[in-house]
Amino acid sequence: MKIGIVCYPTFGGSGVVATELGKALAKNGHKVHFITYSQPTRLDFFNENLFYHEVDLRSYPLFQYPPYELALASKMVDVVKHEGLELLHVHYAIPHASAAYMAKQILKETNINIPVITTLHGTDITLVGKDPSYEPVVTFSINKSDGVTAVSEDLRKDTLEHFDIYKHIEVIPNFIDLDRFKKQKKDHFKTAICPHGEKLLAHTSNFRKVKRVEDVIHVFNNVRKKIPAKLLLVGDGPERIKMEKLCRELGTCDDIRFLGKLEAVEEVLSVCDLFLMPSEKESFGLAALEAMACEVPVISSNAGGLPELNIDNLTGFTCNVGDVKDMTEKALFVLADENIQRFKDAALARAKEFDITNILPMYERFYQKIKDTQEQEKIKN
Ligand code: GMT
Repeated sequence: MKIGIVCYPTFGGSGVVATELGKALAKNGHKVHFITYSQPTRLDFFNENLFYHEVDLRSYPLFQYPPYELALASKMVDVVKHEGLELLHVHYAIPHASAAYMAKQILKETNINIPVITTLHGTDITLVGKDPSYEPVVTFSINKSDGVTAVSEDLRKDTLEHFDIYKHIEVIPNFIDLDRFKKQKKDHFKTAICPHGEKLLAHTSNFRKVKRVEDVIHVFNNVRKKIPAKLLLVGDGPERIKMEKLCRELGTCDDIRFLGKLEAVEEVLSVCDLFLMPSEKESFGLAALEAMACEVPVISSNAGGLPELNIDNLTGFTCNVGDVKDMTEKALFVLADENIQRFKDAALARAKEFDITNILPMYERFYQKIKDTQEQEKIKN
């Protein structure tokens, strides 16, 4: 199938999922055309079935805000026409679903009927989408998509609860490439960071408020009062400076390393003992899945779709949002020598259920179903 994928190309869960999906589809023989405003971060290898089209965003002195959505819609029209795409799959509703709707209507004028699938990733619904400044457009463009998927059952429910949606929403969870995300032998790295055999905790995120990185630091601070431990913070974002200040106030700077944005996060995860994800909202928690694939148990909040991934008292624990005390107790329990191995084994076993080889066919079947429905409608009319 010739598929167009639209996503945010930067670091971030939805862009990662879209890019990895495109790469896997290309390996399976589909022709995949990425339409984005810059080269997706993980689109880092050559495959004869992969193509990249950059959205041509022209500015003009009159525009205080260059109209990205229009440039994107125009690019979609161009690529669908000239590459003969059979389906458009847009990731993150805002503004990709409404831009795709516009492209679809333009293409209809030339008798091209392109099916559009929208994947809801999380904050496009739970934070930004609910805002009155976007809600009517989000509702409309979800209803006008030919197919809609959500990355967890919780996100599906949340969407139906807060938006007036009459469209079926298919749940297709995030996935992981276990050939890349697996425990690697990086003992030298562990020894360098934890020279005295300290336990190593980690958190990776885009350091937005919703991630509650301050809870990570407080949990870690409590843990290190009981057992020798170190913390690695991977990623960058608006909250990072505040978090550095918090470390200074707590006097934890010597035990915490801010590593910034890392490409090979799996190398860091390979030497970690526990992953912390105390998010206020989290539709799935791809970063936690990446940790689990590297045999790292997870202490997370019970927000959103996290309990669908992190099974309480098996792969780690889920706690109420903001309950630092409970998170600390559970972290110490998991890290205890007599417990840690069973949690590590369970984390890996659970991650295997989300292997790309299990999830890719779900997308392929969904694409075919949407295409077939469209064909049948064409015959009827
Ligand atoms: O986590 C983020 O803030 C980034 C965001 C995105 O869209 O790039 O991630 C969302 O999509 C991921 C992939 O589907 C999910 O694994 C994350 O849980 C989700 N983030 C939130 O819901 C906060």
